[in-house]
Amino acid sequence: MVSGRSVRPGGTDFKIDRVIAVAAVSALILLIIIGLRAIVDRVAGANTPTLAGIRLLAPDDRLVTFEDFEMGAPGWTGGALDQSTPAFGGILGRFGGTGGRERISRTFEIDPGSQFAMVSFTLHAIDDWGLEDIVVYANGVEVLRRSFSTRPGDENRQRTAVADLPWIRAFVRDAPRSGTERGFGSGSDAMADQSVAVSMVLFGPPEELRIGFGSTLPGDDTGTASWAVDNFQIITTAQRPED
Ligand SMILES: [Ca+2]
Ligand SMILES: [Ca+2]
Repeated sequence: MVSGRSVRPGGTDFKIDRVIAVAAVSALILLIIIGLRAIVDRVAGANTPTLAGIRLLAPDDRLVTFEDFEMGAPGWTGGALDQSTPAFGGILGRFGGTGGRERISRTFEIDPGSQFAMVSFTLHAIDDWGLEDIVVYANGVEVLRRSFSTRPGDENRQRTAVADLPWIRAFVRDAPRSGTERGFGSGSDAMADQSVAVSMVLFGPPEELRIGFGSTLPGDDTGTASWAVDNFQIITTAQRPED
């Protein structure tokens, strides 16, 4: 006889004995626990603010704005809109030099109960940059600058500088296709286009938060080099974001 089974004489139906029944129930309980754990982990992950990748809104998050500039760029002081190149799509830009000062900005209303504002966007450095900067401001204070160049030998000389202030943290990483030729001027390595994704967390944001941009490119002209902003998003939250 097969261990664990009793067979009725002359019959084909089996009576599962208690050992197998207990094992089956135990396996079922284990599967339920694993399933519940996976759901709990997923919910916990969605609730944990993070600076990496796409963020799902947690219950205490508030989406203040998301702008992809495909329909326009309303509300931006000094703003411009470019939709001329399919590889870039709609972008807030293009801009030239601003003497390193804030020239493009928009002010957002922030819920007074918000403890953190996560501000994220893409910066495009288009065509021939020679290690000039794009500068980012929060309420007129410089919080971040990043230099760009695709000229041969310049790659390792590019720099990101985050202001040493207690109320900001920021991270910059290359966006997809950065360093390739995507549009506007072309024909040399120097004319390749770069894109970085910027994520900033502002601690204790003011109720009126102005985010601004400028550049140290020489002159207003956008023919040789220019820059633009895209995928601009602000989420406020009561939970401290993780790195
Ligand atoms: Ca866009
Ligand atoms: Ca280009």
